[in-house]
Amino acid sequence: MYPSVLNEIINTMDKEWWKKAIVYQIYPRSFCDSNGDGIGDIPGIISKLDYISSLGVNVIWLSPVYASPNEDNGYDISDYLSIHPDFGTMDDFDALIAEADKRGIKIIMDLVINHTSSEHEWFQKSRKGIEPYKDFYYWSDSWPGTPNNWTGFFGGGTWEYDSERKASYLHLFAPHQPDLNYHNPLVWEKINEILKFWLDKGVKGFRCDVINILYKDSLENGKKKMILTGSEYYLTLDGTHEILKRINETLAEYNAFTVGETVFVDTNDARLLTSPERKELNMVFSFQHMEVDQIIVKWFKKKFSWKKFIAVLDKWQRELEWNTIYLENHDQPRSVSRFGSIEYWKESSKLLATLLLTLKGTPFIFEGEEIGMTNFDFVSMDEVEDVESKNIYKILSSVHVPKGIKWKMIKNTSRDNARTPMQWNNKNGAGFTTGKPWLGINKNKDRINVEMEERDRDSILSYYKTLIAFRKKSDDLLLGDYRLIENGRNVTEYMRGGLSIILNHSDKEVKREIRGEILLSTENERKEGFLKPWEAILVRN
Ligand code: TEU
Ligand code: CA
Repeated sequence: MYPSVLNEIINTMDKEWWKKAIVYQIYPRSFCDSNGDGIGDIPGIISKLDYISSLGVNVIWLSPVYASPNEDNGYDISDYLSIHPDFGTMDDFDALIAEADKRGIKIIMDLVINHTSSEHEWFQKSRKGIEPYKDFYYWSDSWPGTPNNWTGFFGGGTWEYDSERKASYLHLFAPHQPDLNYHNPLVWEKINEILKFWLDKGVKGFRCDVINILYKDSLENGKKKMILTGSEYYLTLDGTHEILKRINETLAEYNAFTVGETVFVDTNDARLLTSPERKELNMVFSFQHMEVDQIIVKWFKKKFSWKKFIAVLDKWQRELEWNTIYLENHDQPRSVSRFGSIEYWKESSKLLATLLLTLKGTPFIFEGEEIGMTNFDFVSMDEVEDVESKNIYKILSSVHVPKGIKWKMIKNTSRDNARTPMQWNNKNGAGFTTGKPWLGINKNKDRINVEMEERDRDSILSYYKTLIAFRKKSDDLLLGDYRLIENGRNVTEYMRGGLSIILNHSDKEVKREIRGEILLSTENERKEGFLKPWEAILVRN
């Protein structure tokens, strides 16, 4: 090969370094508390960097750590340029970047720019009509015909009356989360300054919250729908594509990457959003595989079917050249409780790890997933903190849904399932805190925790480490083509390059002759000619 061609390939690989990344998501409130106030913080994260590094991951995505009144745990930002005192100081943040860098770990931040907190200075000035902030939000006195019939992501209406301005403002999420008005060019200028501020600090990219709903085309009444009436006026519109291009221009100077959380996108939307030629986002988080067992705004749980699950994953694998792979985040119930088997907790967690780390794309691991943390074991609404769950419960109560059913719905779908504190050991406080944790700790910390799993070579944690190390060295898993071979009721098989990945996602032992060399199995002792319940294997053909 000519050196110039080789150089070009190396340059592209370097620019696309995020394709080689394995990302670990931290929900800072629930990760590690360094000062006993019951809330996880940045010094806590720093104290666990060696642990994170021992997993073999090389990027951390931090859920929001900015100043916030915490109506939605930081997804309501009141100052984009400061760190919430609960989490520490800007010096702590700088130390985190430096300490992570020493370990070859890059930090990406959560960028929440569809809305701010109502306590943000921009909103406070906007409601008083002070320029240049007057039209930073969607106010009914600037838009004839509003308020409209739109319904929001957390249930209920999307307009809140403000007595100061004597007008209503649009909020697609909680009333304390007013939507920014991207028809006003100044809004983008301010956001651009924020991006640069963090990039200059050494942040290597952003996970962009609900990024495909930024731009609202019109504020007309929408066609009535079961959920999100009005969404035809804001889902993935040209105005949003324009803003994404500008974000991309800013980031290009820093060799940073973006992953957009995009709601209600199909593979066509995602291809546009991530096309290298269009220069918008690098990857997206889509929801279709998360909707196999529940609808996106979580009201009902549907029956889960592996066949449907694999069919959706397969479609995304085939139709996108590169994208994210994830099974969990801070909004979703725990994957083992959802797609796995409680009876085969360890085995099924390992099988899910295999799926996550052998598909094509950049894998995202959510804190605790690597030790098989499960859904919460709360027994009443008093223990729930999540604003979405509380809203849903209120709405269900107003239409007289019986208590047992209401509670079941919350239990199955609440975002707090993912947000209970990280289980570091089996002591009181689970090694997460010496104080009173902000959210209850799962009692299964006695048997599901980092300390025990670190000592056990057969643990879920040990399996994650092995598989991550394997993936990093495997051209097949990094670059290999993807092809589905079998989507059966009990067994799935797909190829990545020259490797076969075979998953028995059932409680049954399945007869299966394997041709080729078995490179890795979730089982210590295999049974010749069979796949054990929830066994997953990697085979070289
Ligand atoms: O989530 C957006 C989003 O789509 C969720 O609200 C989703 O509808 C819900 O969680 C399903 O249960 C992002 C953040 O990830 C979430 O934590 C925030 O609450 C939300 O945006 C508002 O910023
Ligand atoms: Ca703390």
